[in-house]
Amino acid sequence: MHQPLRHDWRRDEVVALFELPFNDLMFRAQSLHRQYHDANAVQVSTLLSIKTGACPEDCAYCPQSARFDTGLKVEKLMPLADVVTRARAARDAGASRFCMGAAWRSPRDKDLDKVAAMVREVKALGLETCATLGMLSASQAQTLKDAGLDYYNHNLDTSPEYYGEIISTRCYQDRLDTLAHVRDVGMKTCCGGIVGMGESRSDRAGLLQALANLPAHPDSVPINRLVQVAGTPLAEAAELEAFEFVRTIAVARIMMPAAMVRLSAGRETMSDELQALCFLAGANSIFHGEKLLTTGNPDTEADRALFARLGLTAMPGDTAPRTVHAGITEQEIAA
Ligand code: SAM
Ligand code: DTB
Ligand code: SF4
Repeated sequence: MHQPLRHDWRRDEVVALFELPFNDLMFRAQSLHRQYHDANAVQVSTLLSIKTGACPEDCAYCPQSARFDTGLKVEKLMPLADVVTRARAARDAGASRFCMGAAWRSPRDKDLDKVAAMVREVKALGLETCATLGMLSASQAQTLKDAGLDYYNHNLDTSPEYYGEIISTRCYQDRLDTLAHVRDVGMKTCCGGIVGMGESRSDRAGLLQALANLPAHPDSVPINRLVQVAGTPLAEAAELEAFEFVRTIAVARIMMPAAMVRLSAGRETMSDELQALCFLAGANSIFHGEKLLTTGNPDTEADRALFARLGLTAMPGDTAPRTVHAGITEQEIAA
């Protein structure tokens, strides 16, 4: 029988999980992981930047902000046919989920209609769909839901206290409001953050605390390790110690046991052994394909070889309604 999902985590409890002996932490995370998920299946997603660069926001990690000179080539919203071609190629290369990202603060309605058309076509290919387009109003969330979008990605990025060090052009509450609009229309939330931005362990705990204490756990939790991009204020940030990254994944898995935990940005500089530890800690999704949005990702052949070496299989996409986690509704888990 599953324990009820908790939404009342205190910071000291989360920090205590981080402080467990590594083997104890891994055992707890892996034990819970097996109650909710197939321990040898990893979901394979592909990202596509459908509108690149020239973003008015000042997120200190981001190569797409217009405020930093990162040498990025700015690109307008991609034509529908090109998106469909890329989605079909991703599916043929083994992806079951396709995530479209746009460097917007928030979409204009006329652009949102174009994205809605993309969602319809990508879904028709049999792919699970996700989009990340910035802040949404309630009616924009409804437009995406009506188009059949499965998940909306909008990250909290870091703890409430550290947030102001990273972004000044929108506040934490703006992010919470967008997430509420997404939940209210019945779409699944994909919400996580970035570690390795110079934050403390308490901030990493604070990010996970904020995520788990949302009115509903995110259905999907991307954990990104900062990709240090030249020209951004965080270009010289010290790389997060590898075991601390694994601990972050494990604590996310323990606090949000039913969620998909996605090993997201930062894999290009991770060894196979580190990635294997992340899977053991409860990560069960990766981004596959030579690029994330604008930065690099491991070679597709390297991923294939890693899956073979670890005996991992690719999991199908999840297009079930939002309250269902591995066949169990939150209500059933709580009962
Ligand atoms: N503009 C929209 C927004 O910010 O909501 C959507 C696109 S934005 C690039 C999506 C997410 O990518 C960000 O929330 C951030 O967590 C992640 N990201 C961006 N740059 C990154 C980097 N250098 N390293 C790791 N993650 C990054
Ligand atoms: C998320 O949390 N990570 C992905 C996805 N959501 C959109 C994006 C990572 C972007 C890394 C930097 C880049 O490639 O531009
Ligand atoms: Fe813009 Fe999103 Fe990058 Fe922030 S993370 S600068 S909002 S593209």
